[in-house]
Amino acid sequence: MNIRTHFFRILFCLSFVFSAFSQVKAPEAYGPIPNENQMRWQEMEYYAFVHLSVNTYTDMSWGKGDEDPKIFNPTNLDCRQWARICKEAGMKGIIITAKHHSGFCLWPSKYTDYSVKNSPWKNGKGDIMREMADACKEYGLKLGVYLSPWDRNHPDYGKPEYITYFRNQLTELLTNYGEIFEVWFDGANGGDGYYGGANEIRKIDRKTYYDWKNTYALVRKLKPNIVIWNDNGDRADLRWVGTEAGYVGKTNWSLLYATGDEQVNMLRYGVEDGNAWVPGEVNTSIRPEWFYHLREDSKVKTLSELMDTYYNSIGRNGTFLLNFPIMPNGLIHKNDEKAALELAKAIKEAFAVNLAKKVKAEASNTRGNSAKFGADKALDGNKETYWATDDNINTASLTIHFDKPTTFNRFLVQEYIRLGQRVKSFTVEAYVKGEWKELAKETTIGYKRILCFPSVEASKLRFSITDSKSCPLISNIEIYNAPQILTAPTIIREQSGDVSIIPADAESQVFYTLDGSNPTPKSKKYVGKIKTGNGKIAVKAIAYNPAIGKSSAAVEEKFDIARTDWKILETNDAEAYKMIDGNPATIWVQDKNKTMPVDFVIDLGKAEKLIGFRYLPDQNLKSKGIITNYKFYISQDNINWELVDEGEFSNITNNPLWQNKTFKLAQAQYVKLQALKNTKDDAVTGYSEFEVVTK
Ligand code: FUL
Repeated sequence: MNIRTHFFRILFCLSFVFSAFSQVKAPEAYGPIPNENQMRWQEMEYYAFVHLSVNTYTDMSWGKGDEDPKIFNPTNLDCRQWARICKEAGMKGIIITAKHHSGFCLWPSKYTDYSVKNSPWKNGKGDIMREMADACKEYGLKLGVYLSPWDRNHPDYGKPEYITYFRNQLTELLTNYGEIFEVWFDGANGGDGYYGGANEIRKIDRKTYYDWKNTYALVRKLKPNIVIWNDNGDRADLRWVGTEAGYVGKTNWSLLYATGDEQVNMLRYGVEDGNAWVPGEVNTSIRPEWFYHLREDSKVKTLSELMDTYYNSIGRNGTFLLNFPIMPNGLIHKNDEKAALELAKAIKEAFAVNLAKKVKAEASNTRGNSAKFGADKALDGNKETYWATDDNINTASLTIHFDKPTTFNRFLVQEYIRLGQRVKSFTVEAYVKGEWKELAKETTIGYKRILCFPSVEASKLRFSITDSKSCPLISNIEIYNAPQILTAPTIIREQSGDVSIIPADAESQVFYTLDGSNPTPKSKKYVGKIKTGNGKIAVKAIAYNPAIGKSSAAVEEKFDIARTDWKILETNDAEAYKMIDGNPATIWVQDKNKTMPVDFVIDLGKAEKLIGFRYLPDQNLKSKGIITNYKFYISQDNINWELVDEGEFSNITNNPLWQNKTFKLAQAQYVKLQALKNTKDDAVTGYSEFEVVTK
């Protein structure tokens, strides 16, 4: 070929490429789309919460609003420690509880005395918001604020005047501390509070009382780049996912209806035909509770739990908001730091080598046959380019050809959500020994979806969109072979006092200790129920997989006296014993012809030195009879009763955890838990487990 022909050929090709680029129309947006603030927020993916308030010093989940500010003294407070940990953990920002339900302000608000300025910390001259803002700046993190609308301290709460107070505080927070990426308006409201000494119940209409429309306008005026989180019945930029347990639905549309009440299912799965872009944020704590409790130092979530939360949030089109409870001394506990850093390391290892980089790929359909929308655009690592099909196409597939048989167990895929969330269902298949094998059959994708499946060796992978609202736009695909992380076993103690340890998978063996030492594969091997007698015990266990030579993190359960000789009185219902069978999955519900208060009485078999009790509510999604307010009585003879404790199980609706209550030492053989109120305002009372705490 002479130079001339060569030249014309190049020109021809170029003009073809040029025309392909210029003529093929880019797809149009379909349905609601994210705004720039939501987009920026979504791309942050992972960020922290920190919880600190007066109730950090009273071992309570919620402050009542009557706590003396003098108890607030985080002598070693170091926001730089928090920021360093979050940074090293791979997080992009920190949301601080500037004011929790107690009403106590972590900044010296000029609108109340109930703040750090009346605490001994820094002689009342300190400002935690300022220190947090400075630390975030230093570590390159974004700052967010949690401002509780419910204020159990303020005398005006419930009246119109409070809204002015609330907005004044919001203005202080959004004016004096630099850029704020997110504001969190917690919807919790238990009703009762101190309210400047009134000590009464103040219920508000969560939809109208706060006049969100004008509050939002104020927020947006002060901080145009912010995203608003709100579960107070008014649509904001982001949504709660209906649980604090650390997951959103596998199906997860970033859409809701713009108006109307949302059911828990809508929060969990989004709404396919929603007309507003309201993506989900998965908020959960690194320990069971949001605030620090000494007893939870051994309850920090294990690596496998945290990794699951990562996959069940970021891997399901959500963001991951992980909370650190701050200790009374003002620091994050070393166990929490260790857990967060281990998670960061595990994430790095899981996503170290992208096996879909530089592989060949072909698509069943490419928009206008244009290179601009080719399959390789889903593999180029550029989030602004994407593989697209022609309009009106709602099924399509993309096949990846590996250079050589490749082993993998993770599939990551992202839609180009700037033009809307479209994919309704898809499959992933592997070409193994000459045949296609289905690895996954799923629904939505959204901003990011990560699928986990057992390792498979294949020469090809086929990603097929089986239904889409409009032509699918796939901006990214990655494939990984993540190292296995073993799940820790579950430890339970039955009524007989016997301990069972249940591994999460059949291949794992279990090793345990009863002396507080850390178990290793050289410890005692679990071969069946362990007889432990009637006393208190602490069991630590690991799962170990001999095939890969790996152990899980150790779990520890501390059990009080065995419930062997306990009798549940005043009922003939055999189901009642489910609340002392050690199995959290079984419940006893009292709902027949009852009116509140509803109680149960237990004969402990002999007099015990009691200092507290523990109550685990029903763990099911549609749980019945979760008690919120209680009285606890003890008796020597089942005739004369002494009231030893009363109060609330705060936050039990959103986070149905073990409730731990303590009281002054007292000896008794009979105990009575009396329910005064439940989450549904009816007379149903349910119990998953009940224990006493002895000295
Ligand atoms: C809940 C609150 O009641 C908890 O105390 C915690 O702050 C959590 C993040 O939100 O609704």
